[in-house]
Amino acid sequence: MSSETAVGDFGLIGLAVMGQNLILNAADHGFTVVAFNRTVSKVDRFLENEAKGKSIVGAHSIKEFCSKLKKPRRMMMLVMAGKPVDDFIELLLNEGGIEEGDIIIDGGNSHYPDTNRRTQYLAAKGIRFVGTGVSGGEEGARYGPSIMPGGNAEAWPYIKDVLQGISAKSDGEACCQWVGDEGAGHYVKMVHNGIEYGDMQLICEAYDIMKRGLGLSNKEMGDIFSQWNKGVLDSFLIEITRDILYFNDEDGSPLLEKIMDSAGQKGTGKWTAINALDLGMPVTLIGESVFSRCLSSLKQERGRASKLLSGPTPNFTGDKQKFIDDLEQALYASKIISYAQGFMLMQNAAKEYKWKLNKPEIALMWRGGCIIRSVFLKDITTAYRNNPELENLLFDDFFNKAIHNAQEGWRNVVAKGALWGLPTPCFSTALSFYDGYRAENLPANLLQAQRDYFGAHTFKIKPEFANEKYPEGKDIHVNWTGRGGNVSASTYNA
Ligand code: 2AM
Repeated sequence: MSSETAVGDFGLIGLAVMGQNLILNAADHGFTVVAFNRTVSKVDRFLENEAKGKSIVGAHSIKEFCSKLKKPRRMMMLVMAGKPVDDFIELLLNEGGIEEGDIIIDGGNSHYPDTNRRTQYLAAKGIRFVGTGVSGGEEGARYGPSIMPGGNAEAWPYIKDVLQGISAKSDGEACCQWVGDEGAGHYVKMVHNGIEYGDMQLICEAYDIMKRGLGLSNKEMGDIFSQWNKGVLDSFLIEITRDILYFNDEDGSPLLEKIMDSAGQKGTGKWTAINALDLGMPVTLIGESVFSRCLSSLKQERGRASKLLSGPTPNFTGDKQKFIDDLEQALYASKIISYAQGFMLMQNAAKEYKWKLNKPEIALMWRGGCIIRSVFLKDITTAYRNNPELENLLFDDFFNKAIHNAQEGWRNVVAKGALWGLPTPCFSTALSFYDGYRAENLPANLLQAQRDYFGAHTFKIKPEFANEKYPEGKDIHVNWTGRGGNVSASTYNA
């Protein structure tokens, strides 16, 4: 193919909503984009409509797609996660004629182990593979999403201009930075989605307390969210919640109250929770947010349970505004815990998978463009920029102060929720985590004793009680009943 036909700076496969919008975004930033889709008729339809008059050219085969790209080719796929990604990789290798040094970016919602595998597989062929999270929905894709790329680091200098060009900006900084090796980009996107699950559930709990606990109208609640959006909670999700609460159906009543209270999910929150269990990290808030969706989806069964299982009726007395302020603090404190847990998970994953994750950059990427974008993430960026080795977000001065200030209101809300019979799974688990994390002594001594009693699983002695009988650091088994043997089980941790 002659070099005249290789006009494309960037190629994109997959003309669904995200793909089309990213192409338009890249064209707006001065790149000539080559578009391809499995169902080729969509290419022509796109060229005749949205892409008309822009620096976008179509391809009707994978071969044409590759031939129209300048070398090293920079190609992005936005197709359904799973087998379609592998299929396109094989097509590019076998029919497209891609060459050593070319770059394939998977911008879909792939699970990070797949991205690990693909990075290695393609590196062996001299092809640089990148898996990137893209967040921000349709609007984000069109005008600036948060982009979280990871994979073969050799690719980064070649794709930085395009990805940072089309990404969101926060205070002039691109919400797109190199995340780390192999599946690190998709991993961070997965955790982002898990945190998004948590943020959404926390807002839902606040709404439930205001509605059923305080008896507020949707307009009143909209006003409160509007107010909150000017303070520490200022964020995209608080903003859209305000709009949803204000939104009336044609009959003048709030549409929200007509929507079935049964939540769906696509799996990224669940992946985060499963990974947290695998790594043994107490990411309790995301876990509860996934389970809350599961519980909500038992709609029919809950209907029957509501007739059989009784509980208290909320009866609010006292200063309403004060309680609403407490609620704001409960939301804020729980959110701090959720992000602290999310960063604990990423920190541990980096160790486990031997990735070099850049925490300040991750917070920066989430500051703009994505669903969890917020003012709060600026404070997290600052915390990690001040100290990239920060052991825990709660050890940062700013967040340490914030959580102490919020504590009284937060405890009041959790207590009232329990007394009123209103579920607050995420507010409560956040508080339990906080109280557990700050406890020098937990009742796990009893747990270890129980394990040793029934299963000879052994325990270790506290150093201050070590002696000849109970040596420090040794696995000790005690014959608790005088009947069992003295043989201990071999120790291992799941
Ligand atoms: P399509 O338009 O031909 O269906 C989002 O669904 C994107 O992924 C679309 O571009 C879609 O192509 C593509 N896609 C879905 N399943 C696919 C598959 N099995 N093989 C290739 N592309 C697929």
